[in-house]
Amino acid sequence: MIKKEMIAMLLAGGQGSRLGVLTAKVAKPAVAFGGKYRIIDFPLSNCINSGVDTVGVLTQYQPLRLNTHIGIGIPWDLDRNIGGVTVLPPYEKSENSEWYTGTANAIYQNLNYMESFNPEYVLILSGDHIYKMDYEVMLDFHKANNADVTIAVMPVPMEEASRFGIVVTDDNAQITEFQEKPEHPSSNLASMGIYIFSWKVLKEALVTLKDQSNCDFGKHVIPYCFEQGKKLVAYEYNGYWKDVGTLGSYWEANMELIDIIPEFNLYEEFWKIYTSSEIIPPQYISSEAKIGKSIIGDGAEIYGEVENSVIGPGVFIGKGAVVRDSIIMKEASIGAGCVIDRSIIAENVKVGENVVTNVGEDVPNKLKPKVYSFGLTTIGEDSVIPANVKIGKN
Ligand code: ADQ
Ligand code: ADP
Repeated sequence: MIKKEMIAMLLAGGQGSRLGVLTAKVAKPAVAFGGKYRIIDFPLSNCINSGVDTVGVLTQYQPLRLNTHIGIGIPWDLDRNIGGVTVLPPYEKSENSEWYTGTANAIYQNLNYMESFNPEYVLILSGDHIYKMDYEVMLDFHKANNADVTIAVMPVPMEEASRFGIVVTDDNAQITEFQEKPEHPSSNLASMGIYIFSWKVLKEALVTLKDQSNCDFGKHVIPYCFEQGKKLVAYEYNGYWKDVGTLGSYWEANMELIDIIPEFNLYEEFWKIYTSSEIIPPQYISSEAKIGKSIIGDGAEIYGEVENSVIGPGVFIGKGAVVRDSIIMKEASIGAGCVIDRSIIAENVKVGENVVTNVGEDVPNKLKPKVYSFGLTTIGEDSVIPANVKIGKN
């Protein structure tokens, strides 16, 4: 019988509505990131770098691009006869079939998949986080603490705490309190939505809660385990981690890649981030181009000026155009004479000549006045912007 000590279940089915037009046509985990990658590359690479070679990816919303990207898992070395990566969309079961109505419901509907590996532990991951983490170290922590559930946690700014699950721990890292997105958080130690469950504990919780509507880890499974007196411990992580679920955090995480000393380094040899990319020619920089502090993807052709920006593969930037503090995704083209400022331009957008973006007053963001205190302009995939228009902030 097949036996895997720990398998991973990667939740990639949420709509990602807070990313607005960026997720109108693709699932959040498939959104481009960092001039080369898609968001899901980070947890998938973490898996293989941590020795986790069996990963179920739960998809639902707009899965086409995600499925194409994952394929049979070759870039992540996850094409295996036993295990490897398996895309798990909701499917018709003998007696009933339903969409995944929540994160835990999605996992519950794949009990058979998990069972087939006879695991000791199940790692639950989100498809929308940018970070590098060795899940094996987390597993060692889980075992050393004799835990039933281990939740990866990290401190976040107090004013942001209410958008996370919040934990309170004792001196031995045991969780004494858990609140999902509390209005008045009692600590700033946030759950990263990354859990290791001892399999029996997970299975029992999912089966007991199977009729819970919209069954969710943060809202139902974790509180249930807590009530049952299970041992929940917090594994404190202190590297770079970003939930890129909002336009602001997505923009920021891209910009952090081009910091002079990036907090998150894509160039580390010992923890590579793998991706599936097309075979395209190298980038071309013309003699009139001017580029500073930017990431430029393969196949990009630059005739204008690029400053502090992340430029994806196959992007065209015309003569005299200025692109500043922006993210331009794969195969978008920016016409001559444009001024693209603090904007996110999605894949395959065609911007005509002399278009100006991010026009108008800044709307200060009360949550994070220092870091992200202005409006962004976001243009959704495949849009065509006629010449000479001015586009405001949103
Ligand atoms: P949220 O960030 O709100 O909170 P959630 O919306 O539950 O996370 O989504 C988690 C992951 O599951 C995402 O990758 C999403 O795409 C996926 N997903 C959502 N619904 C799904 C469905 N029906 N089927 C398949 N996949 C689905 C969680 C925790 C918090 C914690 C934060 C950290 O609940 O406690 O603080 O993550 O980011
Ligand atoms: P956002 O990051 O913008 O909040 P999420 O991806 O987290 O978007 O999904 C938003 C919420 O919608 C989540 O609570 C998730 O559980 C729920 N959800 C996503 N897709 C579905 C679906 N198909 N059916 C029911 N609930 C869903």
